Amino acid sequence: MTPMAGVTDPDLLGDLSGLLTDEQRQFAALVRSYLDDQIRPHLSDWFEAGHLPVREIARGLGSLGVLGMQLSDYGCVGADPISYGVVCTELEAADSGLRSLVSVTGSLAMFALRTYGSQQQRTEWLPALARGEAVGCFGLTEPDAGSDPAAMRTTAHRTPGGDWLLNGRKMWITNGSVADIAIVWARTETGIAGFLVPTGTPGFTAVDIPRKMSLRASITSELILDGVRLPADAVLPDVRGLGSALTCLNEARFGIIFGVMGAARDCLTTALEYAHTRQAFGRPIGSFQLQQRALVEMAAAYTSGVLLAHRLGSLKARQGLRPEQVSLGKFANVSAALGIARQARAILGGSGITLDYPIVRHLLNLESVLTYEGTHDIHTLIVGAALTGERAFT
Ligand code: TGC
Ligand code: FAD
Repeated sequence: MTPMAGVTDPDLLGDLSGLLTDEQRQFAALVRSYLDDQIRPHLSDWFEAGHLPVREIARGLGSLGVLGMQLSDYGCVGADPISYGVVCTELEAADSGLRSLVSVTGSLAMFALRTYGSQQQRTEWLPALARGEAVGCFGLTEPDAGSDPAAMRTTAHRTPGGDWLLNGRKMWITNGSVADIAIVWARTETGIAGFLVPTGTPGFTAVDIPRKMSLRASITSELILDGVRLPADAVLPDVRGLGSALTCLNEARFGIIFGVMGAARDCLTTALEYAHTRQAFGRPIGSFQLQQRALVEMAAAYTSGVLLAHRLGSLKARQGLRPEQVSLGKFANVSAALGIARQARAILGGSGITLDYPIVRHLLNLESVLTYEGTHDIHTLIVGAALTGERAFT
């Protein structure tokens, strides 16, 4: 076999594309081509402006069939977990905000409706969400209850007439101010329940969170629920307490395990290209041992991360994943992607801090990814409890 010499595609080292079936490869190519044509040229401007045309992009992604793509009815394509994973990889190779849009729509809002919603709720909303003609959001976190959602204060009270009255606040909600529906988790007299809240309902307000320095090409909002009156059938009938909300998180966390390897791939590709061309002391910087060590560390972490994602994807397809397996993947791969982004940033020297290259954007985005969908600490505690049998949360 001929040895490699001077590549810029980090997948070549581990022959990672060989892991994919034809169908998985087609999904990746479809999304990559849409992103190259319509999205990638605008990303650094959107990031700088703190803007994302969510509705337009949702329609574009809906036409590709990637919204709720693991669901197999209500207009969804019924793809396997690794196909979903590689789509997340391609999206996050462009920007974590795009993968977030797809995570929140498909893995959180649509998954919650499909798993816990009534027939009427599913029929009314799932096909429109799958086409990207409607946008959803998922409100679990509150200003005083993030890592510990069991401490939520949002309440839902039954009125004598049978309606529900919702009061409270939800914080850091992706897509909040553009969504048509919010899946809102609230405390009732009998435990935590989920509600389908049309965002036009009186008493519902969404206010964007300003001055974010991460995920700037993504909308993040606070939801205010001030006496939101909903009919009796707004409740998701099959929810059984907080565990139902946490089950949705497993789906979105799975997408992140693949997604962050896309951001890592883009950083590594950019650093490799730069190392080939940038000269210092009369030589390409890629010819220096120290830069080679950094590139090798990045390539090793990237290859391991992709292999872990695929292992978890195969398990999910065959037998389903246990929550601690999902946590292991998020713990390992987000951390690996952040490390790769930091090393890539350094390889570009001063150029690494500008939006002329994608690296600093990925680096800043990954700081949010480390925190949302369960912080790095929370996933440490989940895996720690699985390994030792001892819970160290309190
Ligand atoms: P705990 O007593 O451990 O569990 C309560 C019930 O839930 C069950 N459970 C799970 N079920 C399915 N999947 C999981 N991952 C589960 N984790 C727990 C558990 O078995 C129990 O069931 P039952 O029948 O015995 O009642 O609950 P706890 O209150 O001690 O909390 C545990 C903890 C800290 C691990 C959990 O609350 C947690 O994961 N906290 C992190 C919160 C989080 O991740 N929030 C994310 C919000 S959404 C978001 O960030 C979207 S970002 C946008 C994007 O994705 O792009
Ligand atoms: P806290 O829970 O206050 O944690 C603060 C620090 O304390 C962290 O370092 C944490 O790890 C640590 N900590 C907490 N508990 C422990 C413990 N037991 N042991 C050790 N350390 C601990 N939420 C949604 O519901 N829907 C969304 O769409 C959504 N989108 C988001 C988008 C963005 C850009 C961001 C940044 C967040 C989003 N979130 C969303 C919220 C996200 O899930 C929370 O930020 C996250 O769960 C952490 O909660 P917190 O910010 O309140 O931090």
